[in-house]
Amino acid sequence: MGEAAGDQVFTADQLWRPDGWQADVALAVDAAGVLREAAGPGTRRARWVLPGMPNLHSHAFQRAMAGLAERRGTTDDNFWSWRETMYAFAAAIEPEQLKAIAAQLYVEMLKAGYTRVCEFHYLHHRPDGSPHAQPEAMSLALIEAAREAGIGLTLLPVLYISGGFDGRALSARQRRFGHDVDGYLRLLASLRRLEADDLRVGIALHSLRAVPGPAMREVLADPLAATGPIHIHIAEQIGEVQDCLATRGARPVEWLFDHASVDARWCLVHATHLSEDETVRLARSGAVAGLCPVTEANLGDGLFPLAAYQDAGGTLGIGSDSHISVSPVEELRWLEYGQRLVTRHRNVAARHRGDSVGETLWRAALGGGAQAAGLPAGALRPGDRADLIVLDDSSPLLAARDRRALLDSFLFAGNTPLVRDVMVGGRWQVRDFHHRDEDRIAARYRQTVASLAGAL
Ligand code: NGQ
Ligand code: ZN
Repeated sequence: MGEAAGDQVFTADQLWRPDGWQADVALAVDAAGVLREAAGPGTRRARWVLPGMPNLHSHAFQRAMAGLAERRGTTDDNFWSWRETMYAFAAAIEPEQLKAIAAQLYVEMLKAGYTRVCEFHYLHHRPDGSPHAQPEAMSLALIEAAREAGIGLTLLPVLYISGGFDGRALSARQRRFGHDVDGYLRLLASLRRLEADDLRVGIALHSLRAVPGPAMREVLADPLAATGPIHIHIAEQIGEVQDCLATRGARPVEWLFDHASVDARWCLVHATHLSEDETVRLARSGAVAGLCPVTEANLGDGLFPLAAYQDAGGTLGIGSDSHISVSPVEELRWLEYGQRLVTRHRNVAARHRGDSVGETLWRAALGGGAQAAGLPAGALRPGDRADLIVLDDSSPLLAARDRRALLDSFLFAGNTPLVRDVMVGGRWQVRDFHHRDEDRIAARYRQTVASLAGAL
């Protein structure tokens, strides 16, 4: 479980909270991993301390195929041809493989500065679509992996019913994703019973393509849907916007707002293609726009209207989704750089004179990420979970940086990792750039990936 901080106290020379920096803050962590008021200064000091980042969107199994879909195929490659490659790979994954891949991924997430992950989980059944002897086996594999690595988990079992907007049946490769509403609610109920300090269970609708309107209404009306976050893939591809218009007479975000009470419990993943009206509606609802800029670039999705959304007061968070890259730094860089490239301006995410892009984006993604994970926003105050990262103050990249420039240097300068130590729920999971169990987890991962090599 990692080295227990117990009631130990350590002192941050500089602690960044969403409302600004504070100097010389003594942090005491109790046995439950919650921050308490410290009586005196700690024995250990850390120079730069920040709240850890929630990763609001993950399909863990896809980590093992990163780099295997970058060669030109026979067609004009796009999102849908990538999806065929992904499906072929998914077909080989059973609970043991999922656990090995997810544990490796979660170690990488921790080392990159993520302290929580929302797992949008739809590989529910055996590859042929039949249930495992223990129907929740794949979900349990993810829970075990998160505990092995020591990352907080918000598990989002996914409802997946149809293969397209026209209501067609699931294809052979999609069959293992599927549930009817009753089966889905049974899974949800059994996972809810496992909730704990390090585990929240929310709801996910795969997409409007995969969930017909009546099934969505039925699930949302169930008492099990009265609490916890609700995630959905919403408008990643122009093709799905067109199909939604053709079959439901409205664009995806528009349709969702007209048919569900979308509020702060919701996270709309890949809210990429928005009209001006949808942008404002989403912003005003308090729901989170779940942005995965690196995967969205990798898959050729399109660009989110960041500035208009921020100006309308919208909430956002980041996810590493397909895990082609696992780094909050790279996600936030891409979020900003995409905007710079299309607008030919700089510092787009900083909407007011004097604002820092780094601080604006880290603050926004912390708040939105926590909301999407079903947690209060981590601000490293007494009563908050001790989920934090310590940056490498000896790195040349941070030399002579004061607090005004720290987050911008962290997010935009160089490519050497700057996250040195990571604490989750009061335990040091990463110390001096090393995760406490990284060798064993990586060795098992290597074996697993080798055994999957024939899947593509
Ligand atoms: C997924 N991934 O569920 O893994 C999806 C692809 C789909 C992203 N959208 C499958 N990035 O959307 O049908
Ligand atoms: Zn996704």
